[in-house]
Order: sequence, then C-alpha cells, then structure tokens
Amino acid sequence: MSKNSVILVEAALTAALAMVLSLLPDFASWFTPSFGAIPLIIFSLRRGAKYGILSGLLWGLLHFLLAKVYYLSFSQVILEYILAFLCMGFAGFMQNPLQQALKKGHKSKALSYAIIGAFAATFTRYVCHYIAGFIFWGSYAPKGMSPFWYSFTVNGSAGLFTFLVVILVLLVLVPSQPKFFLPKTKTKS
Ligand code: 218
Repeated sequence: MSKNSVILVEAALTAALAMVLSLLPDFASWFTPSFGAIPLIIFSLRRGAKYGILSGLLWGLLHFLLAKVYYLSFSQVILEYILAFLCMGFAGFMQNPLQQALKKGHKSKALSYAIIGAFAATFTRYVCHYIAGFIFWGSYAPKGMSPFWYSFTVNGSAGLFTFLVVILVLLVLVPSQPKFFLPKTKTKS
C-alpha cells in the first residue's frame, strides 16, 4: 500500500472511531464533552492539518449517514456538521513543532505543542457551535436568558469539558507513547 493510502485509511478509521464515541449516551445533552475529539486530535497531531481536516470532515459527514444530525436549517447544519467538525483537524498545525520536540526528547515542550493544537481545534469548533447557538438555538434558552449568554454557557462548557478530556489523554500519551505521534510512514510536506 502506498504511504498516502495508509494515511487515508488511518483518516477513515479515526473518523469511524470518533463517530462511535459520539454515539455514547448523552448524560447532560449539549453539555456533554465530545469524546470523538480524542482520536481526531491524536490523528491530526500525527498526520498534520490537511489529513486532520479530511478526517474531521468525514466525522461530520458520518452524522448524516447515521441520521444523527439535529436539523434546524440548511446554514445551521453546514456550520455545525461541516465547518465545526473540520475545525477539529486544526490541531494538525502543531504537527511539526510537536514532532521536532519529540525527536529531541523534549517531552514537556512536546506536550505544550500538543495542548496548543488541541486548543486550536476545540476552540474553533465550539466557536462555530456558539455562533449557531445564538443564531439558531436561541428559542431553547430559559425564559429571560439572552441567546448569547445561553449559547455561551452551553457551548462554552461543552468546549471546555472536551478540551479538558483531551488534555488528560495527551498528558498520558505524549510522554508515554511518542510513537503515536511519530509515524513511520511520513507525510510529504
Ligand atoms: C445552545 C445550543 N444548543 C445546541 C447546539 C447544537 N450543537 C451543539 C454542540 C455540538 C453540536 C454538534 C453535534 O454534536 C450541535 C449540533 C448549539 N450549537 N447551541
């Protein structure tokens, strides 16, 4: 198999795993962390933003295939299931500095880069949900609460929980499993 095919298979498997994790039962509806962010961010850090964005896009599209889309309007769906999910690949912008640090054995530096990548991914994704939240989901706000504040509390906490869950996993994996982030088959970039 060519190197590119290996990466594409990894991208597809990552999206599938992320989707399975998205199917975990919700315990607090929109406040629940997005556990699928874990494999997606690991993969993006490993293979870079281009493939990360592709895998994020696939994860978003899988929601349509499995009829897991909350549809309010066309632009809402594009914003929350295409744009928001492909943002998860932005963690891959930290691929180079992370891999350089790992090769030199600088584990805490590597961890910082991984966390910056995770932040870029979750922040941009939840900004999309925040914007969709006050434009499209405002009518779900409790009486008297502004749509902006409602969306901020819901999506701010979901984004923060997601980021914290990913940090916990990175804290364990970056120092103990550097090979996850240093693939043998290199991307041509
Ligand atoms: C205030 C509010 N409620 C619900 C949504 C919709 N939303 C939030 C987070 C994640 C996702 C994608 C599927 O997990 C969706 C559709 C919102 N944006 N704002």
